Amino acid sequence: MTIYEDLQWRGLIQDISSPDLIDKLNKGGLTFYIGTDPTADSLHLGHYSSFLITKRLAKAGHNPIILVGGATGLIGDPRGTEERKLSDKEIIFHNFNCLKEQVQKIFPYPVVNNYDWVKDISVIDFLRDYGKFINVGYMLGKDLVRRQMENSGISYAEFSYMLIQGLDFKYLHENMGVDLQVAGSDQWGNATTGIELIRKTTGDEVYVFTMPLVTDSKGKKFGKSEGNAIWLDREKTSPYELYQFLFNCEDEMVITYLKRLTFLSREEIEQIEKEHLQAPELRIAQKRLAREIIVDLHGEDAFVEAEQVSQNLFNGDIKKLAVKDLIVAFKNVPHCDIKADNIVNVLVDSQICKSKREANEFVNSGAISVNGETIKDAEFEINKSVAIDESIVIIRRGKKKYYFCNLAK
Ligand code: 485
Repeated sequence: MTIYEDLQWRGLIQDISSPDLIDKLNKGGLTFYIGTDPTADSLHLGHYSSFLITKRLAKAGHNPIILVGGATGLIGDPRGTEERKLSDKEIIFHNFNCLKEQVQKIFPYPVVNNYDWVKDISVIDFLRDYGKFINVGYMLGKDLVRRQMENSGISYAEFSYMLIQGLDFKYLHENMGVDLQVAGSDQWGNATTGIELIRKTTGDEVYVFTMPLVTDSKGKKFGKSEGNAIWLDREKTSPYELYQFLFNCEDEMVITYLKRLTFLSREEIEQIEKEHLQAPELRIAQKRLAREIIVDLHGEDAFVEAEQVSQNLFNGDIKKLAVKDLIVAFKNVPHCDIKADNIVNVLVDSQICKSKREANEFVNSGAISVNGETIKDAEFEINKSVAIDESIVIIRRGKKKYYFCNLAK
C-alpha cells in the first residue's frame, strides 16, 4: 500500500490542490508544514488528530515543520460565525511558549514562529509585496469569509488573516524549502491563498492537502466532553479523564477513530474491528484506542495508572484513588456540603434521603456505602477520620446513585 492509499484508507484526505501531489507523496522527500495558532496554552485532541500527519509523512520519508502562529494568533482566523475577541499580546506569547514546549515533546520536528518574519513587515511592504497579488474577489470567494460576512460581519483584520497565512507559506517555501501545507478542511481557503501568492510571485507550484475534521456520529467536532475540550496537557485533562473519554466513545465511530488517531496498521485495525463487531460490549476497540493515544501522549505508566483507576472505581475501591482522580471521576454526580454527624443525619441534611425514616431504612437494608464500604450501623459517625484527605466523602445510595460530599472543616 502506498502512503497515499494509506492516507485515503484512514479517511485523511479531504481535498488535494493538484493530482500531481499523489506521486510526490508516494515518492518522499517533500518538506511540508502544518500550523496552529496559540489561542490557548495547550493543544487539544482535535489538534492531535491533525498533527499526527507529521509522524505519518515523516515515516514515508518527508520532512515536517510545525508552525505556531505568534503573529496570526494576534489577528484571529475567521471562524465563519462571529468575530473573535483580540487577546493580549502577553497571553499569546505565553501560549506560544506553552505550545512550543508541548509540541516538541509529542512531535520531534522543527517548530517555527511566524511572528519572527511577520513582525517587521511594514504596512507599505505588506500591501505591495502580498496585497497586490491577491484579488478581493478571490478573498470574498472563501467560504468562511462569506459565512462570517453573512453572520455577524467581518473586520478588516480577520479578512486579512489569509494573507498572513499565505505569506507564511511563501516565506517557508523560499527559506526552508517547503512545498506542501497540510491542514484540516476548514483551512482550505487560507492554505490555497499561499499557492496563489507563490505562483504569482515566483511561478513555483506548491501543494496543499486538507483532512476532514474528526467528528462524532452527529457531525459534532470530536474531542469535547460536555462542551469542554479534551486537552493534551495532563494538568488540564488527566490521563484518567482522557481514558474515560476514549473508553466511552461511540461504537459506530471507534473504528474511524482508530484509523485517524493511531498508527495501528490496516491488518491490526481490521482484526480489532472483527472482534469489536462480535462483542461491542467488551469495548475492545475503545480500550485499544485509549491505550494507543495515552501511551503516545503520556507514556505507558500513565496508561496503566488510568486503567487501574477505572478498575478501582468499577470495583468500588474508592479509597485507593487519589483525590484528583476522585474529583474527575465524580465530576458529574451531585455534590453536597456536609457536617460531621451520624450517617442518618448526614443523609437527611444532604437531601440524599427525604426523611430520617427513609435514611434508617436504607442503612438497615445495606443500601448505603461510604467511600466504598457498606454502612449498616445507623450510629456510624461521619467525620474527618472517615473522609478521604479529611474532606471528601463519597456516598452511594442503592447500586448506582453516587454523591460527592465535602465535609466542613
Ligand atoms: O501559516 C499558518 C498560520 C496559522 C495557521 C496555519 C498556518 C493556523 C490556522 N489558521 C488555524 O487556525 N488552525 C487551527 C488552530 O490553530 O486551532 C486548527 C485548524 C485545523 C487543523 C489544526 O489547526 O482549524 O483544521 O489544521 C492543526
